[in-house]
Amino acid sequence: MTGPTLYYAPGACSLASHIALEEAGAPYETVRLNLQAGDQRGAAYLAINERGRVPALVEGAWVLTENSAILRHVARAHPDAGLWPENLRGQAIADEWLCWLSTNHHPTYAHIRRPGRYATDEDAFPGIQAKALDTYGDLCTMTEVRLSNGGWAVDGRYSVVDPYLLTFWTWAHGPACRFDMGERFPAWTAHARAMAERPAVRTVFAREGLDLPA
Ligand SMILES: N[C@@H](CCC(=O)N[C@@H](CS)C(=O)NCC(=O)O)C(=O)O
Repeated sequence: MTGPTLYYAPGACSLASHIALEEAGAPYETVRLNLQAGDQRGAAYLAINERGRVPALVEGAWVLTENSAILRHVARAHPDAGLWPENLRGQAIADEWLCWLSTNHHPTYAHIRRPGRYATDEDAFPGIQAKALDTYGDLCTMTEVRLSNGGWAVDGRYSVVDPYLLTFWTWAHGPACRFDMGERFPAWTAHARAMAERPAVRTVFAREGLDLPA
């Protein structure tokens, strides 16, 4: 078996699952989708993930979607890679992080990038985007507070939470938000810079054509 196949789009939320697979150190393959071109809504991809979103992880005839599920699955499938906390409370905190990020940061950011999901009246888009930008900043502040002790997110040990955090850092830093990350979120930025030192992160950023946090 050649390992699972990850369907991803450069710089999208699938970045977290992509890094986790690379960190796991086992064989896997990737298929790149162009979201701007609408690949996610093409018949070929809808046959894999009828929700029309990335990421999707395919193992034979089995398909798993949702970053938080894929991250947990990859970590548990490769226990030797140490990507999931060993103790019960560490696991609970890792789950807390994955839930926090997937149910707060992700949908808030979607209001900035894809306001058409939330209103049909295009005149309403700027207001939705401006409020969502504020809210995304507030969420980033709450994340910064939790990272303020420094180091990796859970118990000071690297886990799949860390690449998920990096994904939302890149979005906050990127053209849709342009937050001054070092100034507003110094602990999270130190975390992003530490991520940028990891070989797996460098490999994945190069494959996706992204700039590493500096
Ligand atoms: N709840 C899903 C959300 C996945 C999602 O929204 N992915 C975005 C990229 S970040 C996507 O595929 N968007 C394409 C579209 O909306 O057409 C997860 O956490 O994995």
